[in-house]
Amino acid sequence: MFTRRKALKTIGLGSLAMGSRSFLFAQPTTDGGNPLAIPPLEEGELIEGVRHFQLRLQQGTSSFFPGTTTATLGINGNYLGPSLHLHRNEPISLHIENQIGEPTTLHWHGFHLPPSEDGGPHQTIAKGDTWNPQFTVRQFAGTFWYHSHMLHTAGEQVYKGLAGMIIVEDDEQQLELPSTYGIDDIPLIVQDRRFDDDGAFQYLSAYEDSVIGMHGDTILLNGTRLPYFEATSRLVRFRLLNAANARTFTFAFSDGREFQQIASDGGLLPSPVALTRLELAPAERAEIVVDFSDGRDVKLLSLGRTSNFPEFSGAMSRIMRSLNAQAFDILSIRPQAQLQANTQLPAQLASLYRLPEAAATNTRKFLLSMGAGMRSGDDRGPGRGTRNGNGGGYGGGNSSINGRRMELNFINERIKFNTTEVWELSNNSPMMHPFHVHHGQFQILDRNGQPPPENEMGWKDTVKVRSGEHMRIIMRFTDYIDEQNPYMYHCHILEHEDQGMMGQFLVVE
Ligand SMILES: [Cu+2]
Repeated sequence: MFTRRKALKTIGLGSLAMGSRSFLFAQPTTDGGNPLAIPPLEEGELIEGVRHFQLRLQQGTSSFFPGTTTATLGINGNYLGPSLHLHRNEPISLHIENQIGEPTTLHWHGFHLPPSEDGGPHQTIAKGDTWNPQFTVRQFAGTFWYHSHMLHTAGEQVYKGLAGMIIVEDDEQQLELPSTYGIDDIPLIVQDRRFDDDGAFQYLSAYEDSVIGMHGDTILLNGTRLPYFEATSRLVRFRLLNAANARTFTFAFSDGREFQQIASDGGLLPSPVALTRLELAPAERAEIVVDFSDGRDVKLLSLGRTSNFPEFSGAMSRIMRSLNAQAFDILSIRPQAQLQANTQLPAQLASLYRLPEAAATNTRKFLLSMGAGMRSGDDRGPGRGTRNGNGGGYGGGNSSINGRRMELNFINERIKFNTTEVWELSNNSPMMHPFHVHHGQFQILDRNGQPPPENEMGWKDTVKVRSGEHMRIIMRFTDYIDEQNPYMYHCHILEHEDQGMMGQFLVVE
C-alpha cells in the first residue's frame, strides 16, 4: 500500500489528471473507423467544501451513421453524459434540470446513500422541473454510473442516452495505476443499439425485445460506432461499463492476450486477477489493465456464446438459443510507435474485508421468474397465438420476483437497521438475470454452493443469477434509516425492470 505522500510524488498519480485529447463526440467518418469519443471529465465546483454539479437532462440529435441523424437524450450534451469525478468522503450537491419533455429520474448506481437521494422511481423529476440531491460520497475508489430509473420507461430513456459514468477517487488510497483520464485511464461505456434505415433508434420493435430485453446489432462505445483508440502508453486501464439494456458481453482480445482485472463493481480487488475473457452483464463494471508493449494492433471483442438451451419448434427455442450468440468488435486498439512506460501494476491493490456469514442475523429468499409460459414449447402461456404466431407460448412481460411485480405503494421487505443479511437468489426462468440491490455494495458468498471466482470476490452491486442457479449474497444495512423512502432491488435487464421485475425494501429501526 502506498502512502498518499509517496503516490503524489509520482507523475500523474496525485489525482485523475486530464489528458490533452479532444473530448468532443466525433462525427462519423466513412473510412470504417472513428476515434473513440471520451466523455468530458466533470469536476464540478467546490464551494465551501461541497462539490456542486450542474446536470441538464436534454433532448438532442446524434449522427451515428454518415448522413443520418438519430433523436437522442443526453446529459449536458446530445448523447450520454459527462464522467463525474467524485472523491470519497466528500459531500456533493447535484443540480439536475429535466428538459427531456417527460418525467424521469437519475439514479446513482452502486452508491451507499440515503434512499431519498437515490434517484429511484420515487424521486421523479417532473417535466421541466429540477431536483437537488445531496449526499456524502461513501464509496471506495471505483467505477460507477448514473442513469434513468423512471418506472416503466427507464429502458427507453437509457436506450436513448440517459446514462453516464462516475469515477470515484480515494485520496487516502493512492496506488500506482494508470490514471490519466482519456490517455491511459479510459472509460468504456458499452451499449448495443438497433437502427432504422433513416438512422432512428428502434426500440421494442420485435416481440422478443420485451421477453429477453432490447438487443441491438450495432455497438456504440461512449456513443462512437466503429471506434478505434490510439494507445500512447504500455499499460492502459479500461473502465468497462456494460450500459446495455439487456445484452451480456464476453470481453476478450482478438489475439487471446491476457489482461488483469483490478476492480469489480464496488472498487479494487485485493490483487490483480489474470484473465483472457470476462463476462459482464448489464450494469456490471470491471476495471482492467492491458499491456500493449508489443506494439501490435489488437481488437477488444465480445465473443459470441453457444447456447445449451434445447432446440424445439417455435419462437421460444429460437430466441433463447440466439441470446448473446452474436460476436462483436468492440474497440480497435492501435498502439503508437513510441509507448510511454507509465507504471508497473502493483501486486497488492486493496485490503478487502470479507463479510463473515456468521454475522448475518436474517436470511431472505428471492425467486426470479418469467411466468409459467416461459418453461417449454409445450406450455400454453400468455404469448400464444397473438404476437407469437408459431406456438410455444412464453410469458413475455411476466417477469417477477417472488411471484410479485413492482407496485409503488407496496413495501416488499422491511430490514432492521444495522444488521447483516444473507439473500438467497434463485432463478427458475430460462435466462440469466442480473440482480441489482440499491443501498450499496454486497459480497457473493457462493453460487450453487461453490465460492465465486476470484474476480467476483470483491464488492458487487449487480450479480448474474443464471438459469437454474441458487446463489447467496451478504450485505450490511448501515448508516441510513428511513421509515418512508424505500430502496429498490431488481433485474437490471431494463425491459424486465420496466415490466416490474423489481421490489422495494425499507431500512427501519
Ligand atoms: Cu431479468
